[in-house]
Amino acid sequence: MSFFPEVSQIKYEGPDSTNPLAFRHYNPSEVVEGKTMKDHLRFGVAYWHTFRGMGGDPFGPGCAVRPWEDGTDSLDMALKRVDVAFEFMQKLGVPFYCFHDRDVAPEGDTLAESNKNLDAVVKKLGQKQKDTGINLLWGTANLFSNPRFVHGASTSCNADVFAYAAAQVKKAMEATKELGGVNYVFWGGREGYMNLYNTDLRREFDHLAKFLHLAVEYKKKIGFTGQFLIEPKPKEPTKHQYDSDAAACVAFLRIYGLEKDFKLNIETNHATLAGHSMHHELTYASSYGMLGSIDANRGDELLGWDTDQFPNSLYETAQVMLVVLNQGGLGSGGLNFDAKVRRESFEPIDLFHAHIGGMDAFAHGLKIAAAIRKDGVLKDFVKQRYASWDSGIGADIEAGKAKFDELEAYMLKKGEAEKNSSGRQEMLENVVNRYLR
Ligand code: XUL
Ligand code: CO
Repeated sequence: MSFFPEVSQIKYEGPDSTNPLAFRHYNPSEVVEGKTMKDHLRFGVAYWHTFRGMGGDPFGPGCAVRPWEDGTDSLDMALKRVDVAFEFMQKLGVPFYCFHDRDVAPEGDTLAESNKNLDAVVKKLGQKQKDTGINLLWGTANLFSNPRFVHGASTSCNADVFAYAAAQVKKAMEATKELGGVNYVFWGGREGYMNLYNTDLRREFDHLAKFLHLAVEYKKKIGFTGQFLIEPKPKEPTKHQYDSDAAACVAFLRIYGLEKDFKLNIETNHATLAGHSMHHELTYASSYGMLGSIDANRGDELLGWDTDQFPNSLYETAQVMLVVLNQGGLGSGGLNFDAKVRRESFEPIDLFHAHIGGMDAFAHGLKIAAAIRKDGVLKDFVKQRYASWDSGIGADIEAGKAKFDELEAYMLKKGEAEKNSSGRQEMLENVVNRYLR
């Protein structure tokens, strides 16, 4: 039985193709900088948006047409949905998927029942992974939807809620390990505050760190070898999320001695909500060896919330891939489409159009980034721009050989600093535009 009878395997047809159900740039076996596109991009489908999203918004319920849904959150429906998901992912040709525990299996009346439901679905997911060769990029736990998490999970004022969250992460980590997941994500959910009058901020940060230390301990105990990732986001659902941006996360991890056990999963729309570009967040994380994976999507310049749209800007995908290529790849990470179709795009086929567009935007961005790197103009320019640090007084400062006394003596003798040269921003922007085709 087919859930997407109108769609056959999506194929690469080249840049001139006008077939909306074909790739124009994503050619999985095409080699770029010595590696296939499939291995560079490591695309993943987000179970929550693509198989659970029904398009509801604060003004109306979901209106997505999903003929396979029976309107329940039953275990039977969850098992059937696995068939839907794997048919979709296979036809799309993605190597990975990602999920929260509660996306794939229904929450039961008790924790024990929820765990049993998860076991049943994980068994089927494992079988499907074996049949198709599609793997788990990362698993995670939903610690934000159930009303018990109203004040947060590990940062809740209620210690029992911390314990519940720990039990849930323990189980989700076991499920991820069982499915051969190569990463495990911690997105803060409701770890943040709405108002400081009722909040002990320091205590909540301490609890968050305690929780992550316990997770690291358990990871070692069960021999789970996937990479732990923290996903920064500045606001939504809370007014202030503790993992607000890449710099805040790196500082938090270092303060609490967690920096060796975690990397970051950077999401485009979270970067822009934080008032940064995706290019900035990636560059910051990568500079400190902390860029582990990417949630690929985009926001809307005129809207101030997490719209989670599919990526389509070649400027942005080229910048992302420049950072990724510059750091030699994402390792165990990948590009997970944490993105949803618009409420108005309610037919099943829209899920294909959305993912095809996102995959092509990144494949195209990869080719552009590789061409820019081959040209070398950006790298050479930056090298030249900092040349004063490669010898003389600059090299002495970097080597710790020049103190304030020496620097004063140096400048008194020299009289004036060397002339500055132009940053040439417009010229460099023109260079980048040359490759955007
Ligand atoms: C929420 C978000 C999450 C995480 C996983 O904005 O991005 O879906 O990616 O919990
Ligand atoms: Co995300």
